[in-house]
Amino acid sequence: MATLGMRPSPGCGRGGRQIPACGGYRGRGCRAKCVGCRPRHPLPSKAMASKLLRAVILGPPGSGKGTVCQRIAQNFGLQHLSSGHFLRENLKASTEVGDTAKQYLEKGLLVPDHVITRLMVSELETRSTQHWLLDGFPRTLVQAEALDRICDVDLVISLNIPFETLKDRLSQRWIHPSSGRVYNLDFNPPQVLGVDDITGEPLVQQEDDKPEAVAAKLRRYKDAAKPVIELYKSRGVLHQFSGTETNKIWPYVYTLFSNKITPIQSKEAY
Ligand code: G5P
Ligand code: MG
Repeated sequence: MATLGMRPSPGCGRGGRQIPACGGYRGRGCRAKCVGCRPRHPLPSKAMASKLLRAVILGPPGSGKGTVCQRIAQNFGLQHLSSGHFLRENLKASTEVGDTAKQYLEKGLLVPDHVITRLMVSELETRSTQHWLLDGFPRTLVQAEALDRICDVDLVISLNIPFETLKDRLSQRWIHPSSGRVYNLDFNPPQVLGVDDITGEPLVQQEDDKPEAVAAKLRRYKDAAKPVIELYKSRGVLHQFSGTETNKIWPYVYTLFSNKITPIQSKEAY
């Protein structure tokens, strides 16, 4: 089906799949570069356009991306897709991606663009019919451009949190490794110290929450994120939130999403 020697985009899913990673029902349809989508997915009707939401959350390490995403997922039924979580799963399973990523994760460095992009595109491909919310991807302009080739992003949230707040938070963070559930000993402690509320399994502190790794991550975030923020600002989809407390930011995020997608429960919850 590809024309002019071009191939369908990797996230398109036209190679035997019914629907591309962008859902095939996006407001502006699939990107023009995705030749695989064009014949089967012409511009959608307005009703269909509202079907699948593609959202991104940006913010430095510890800014509360994971916490906010958990709440959005719970309230709106979006799939929460965390790049850090996928990387750690690959690390644990000793996949090729995991082995490549290991040295970067341990040092708080960004994993190379081609590695993370391939991983995320393949994860998005398996969720082509669901609303999703990306946490931690894209983190560089190259990654944002790769995402752009798959779909149009409808909504981007950027969290601006002061540096000292971030350092304090991360040193208190505990994770349930298999689900990615996040706790904080001050803010949202587990019911039993060191134990996941849902499964009863032990919680761990991540290697990259150690102070040296945190400082390095914060420096690198700023440099890499600037052009990504500019890109989404120029598209008119960026919403920035500043503050030191997730609970104060959350009602605004909730309202923003309510304007785009119907909540799955009648009352706001977290
Ligand atoms: P991750 O896993 O994406 P980071 O470094 O971007 O990691 P992180 O650390 O997961 O981000 P977060 O998700 O923004 O932070 O924040 P969080 O976990 O929700 O909250 C932090 C802590 O604060 C928690 O304990 C939470 O309970 C608490 N908290 C939240 N709100 C409040 C509040 O109001 N008050 C208080 N007191 N506490 C609060 O990426 C990991 C690594 O993977 C690689 C990189 O190496 C990265 O370092 N990677 C990529 N590399 C290249 N490109 C990409 N796209 C990559 N994605 C990941
Ligand atoms: Mg996170």
